[in-house]
Amino acid sequence: MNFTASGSLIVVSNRLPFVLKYNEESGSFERKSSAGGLVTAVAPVVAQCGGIWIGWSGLYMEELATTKLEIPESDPADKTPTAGIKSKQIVAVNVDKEIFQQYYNGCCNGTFWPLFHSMSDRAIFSTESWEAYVQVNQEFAESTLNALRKLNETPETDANIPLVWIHDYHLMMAASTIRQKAEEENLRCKIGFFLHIPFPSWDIFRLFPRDDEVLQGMLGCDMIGFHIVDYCLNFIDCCQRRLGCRVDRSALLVEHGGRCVRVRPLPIGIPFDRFVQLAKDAPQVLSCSNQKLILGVDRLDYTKGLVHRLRAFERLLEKHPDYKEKVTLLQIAVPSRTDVKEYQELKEDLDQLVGRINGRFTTPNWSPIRYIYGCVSQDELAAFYRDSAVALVTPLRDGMNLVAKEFVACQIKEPGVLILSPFAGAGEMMHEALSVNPYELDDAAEVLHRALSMPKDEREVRMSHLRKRERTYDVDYWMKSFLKEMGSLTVEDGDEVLP
Ligand code: GDG
Repeated sequence: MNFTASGSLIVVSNRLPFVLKYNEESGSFERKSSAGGLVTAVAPVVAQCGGIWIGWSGLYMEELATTKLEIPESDPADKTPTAGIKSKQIVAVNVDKEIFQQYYNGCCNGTFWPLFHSMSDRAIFSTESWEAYVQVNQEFAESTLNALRKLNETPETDANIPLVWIHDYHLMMAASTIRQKAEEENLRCKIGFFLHIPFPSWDIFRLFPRDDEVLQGMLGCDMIGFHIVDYCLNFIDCCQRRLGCRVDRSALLVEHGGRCVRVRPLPIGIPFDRFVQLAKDAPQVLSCSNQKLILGVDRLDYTKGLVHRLRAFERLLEKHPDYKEKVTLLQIAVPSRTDVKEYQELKEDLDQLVGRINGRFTTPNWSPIRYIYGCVSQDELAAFYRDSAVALVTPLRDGMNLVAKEFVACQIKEPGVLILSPFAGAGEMMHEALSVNPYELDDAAEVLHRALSMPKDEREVRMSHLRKRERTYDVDYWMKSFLKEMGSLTVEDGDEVLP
């Protein structure tokens, strides 16, 4: 089914949907694709409806003083989801380096990331970084208002009001500024927000000294989407307890400033068919046919539970020595936030742990852990997903987790088993996975044993249910659900829209 947004769509996210790389030879910028879930889902719709994407260019003001930024058109050979987006649809927000560091490494990743993942001990509170956060959010709001001003030159009809869609914890203060100024200037728009990470309980959220301002910032929206109902209820609870808002928990509504803000669970999906195709096309890349492969794929982040996972695997080898030379754990850890000390320390801990476990169990013909610190291509990733007997998706806390979904999409041969933490949003829906508390090492080792010894018919039944659900609730469904909630969905071939 083909669908677009009925009004102009303005997507606002921390980063643009592609990375800009300066080519010294040609003296111009080139696009480098980045294929996260958000880009895959939203870019085709922005392209189809002639929308606008606002985000940080990846360049600092200081760099732009010497190099003029001109957004390039896509390469004719580009097949990525952003290929259809023209340069005039891109608005780059440029920020001063010092301010951006305070905003991004400071407030976003030093405060909100750990706090929203309920790891408050890791959260740093600093007035300076909060002020930078507010300033950068205002710059994003100003760029959005400029885009709205241009759109307003052509009068919109009631059915055609511009739709602003703001993404994630980097931009929680933008909506209220956009709303206030748009009202002052009589600019019409609808504002939606989606949070890709968990929203914590009141007990945790209240630790942030400016918690009331964050809530007010978000309540500038007409609709706020989270992955699961629990995060919606946490948010509603915070609005009631901190701001004294009237709320309706069963209808998921918050009253604020004389308006009713809708709060909605909109679980993100994956481009299921694309992963199936990748799995069909990918050549065999693994050479351990006599061994079962256990797979872990994560950004190297403390929320993903990598240390716990390696220890659980070690426990399996201790308790079930029969698995020696019969199973291998392939862990891909994608470098992330490498300029932050905490992430550098985590990398060192993992390096040591992998070395210790391998040193302890390795035989002349086998090492228990293959550890890739780096990024593999999507083709290779699809082959790993397809050829693994078990996927270990055991975050300590995770908004959703797309790896769990991509694994089941790629399971087109011998069915494997998904082991999933209940602390990932995905754990709420993927009931046929084996659930494991990542903190309970003995239990995790036993669940791993159960997965490795599960009869084929049980694996088949579980995998077929998992795949069916992910195929139905894919990333297009997510995008449509959002547009439908905002009253901005146009279906082009007349198919049924949503149940
Ligand atoms: C945030 C939330 C939420 C990983 N390694 C490679 C690679 N990947 C791709 C995977 C997957 C993505 O990265 C990771 O997605 P996650 O959902 O696991 O995690 P976050 O980056 O933390 O994302 C999360 C998500 O937003 C969406 O709302 O689910 O909870 O934290 O797509 O395929 N891709 C390639 N090579 C790799 O080595 N090509």
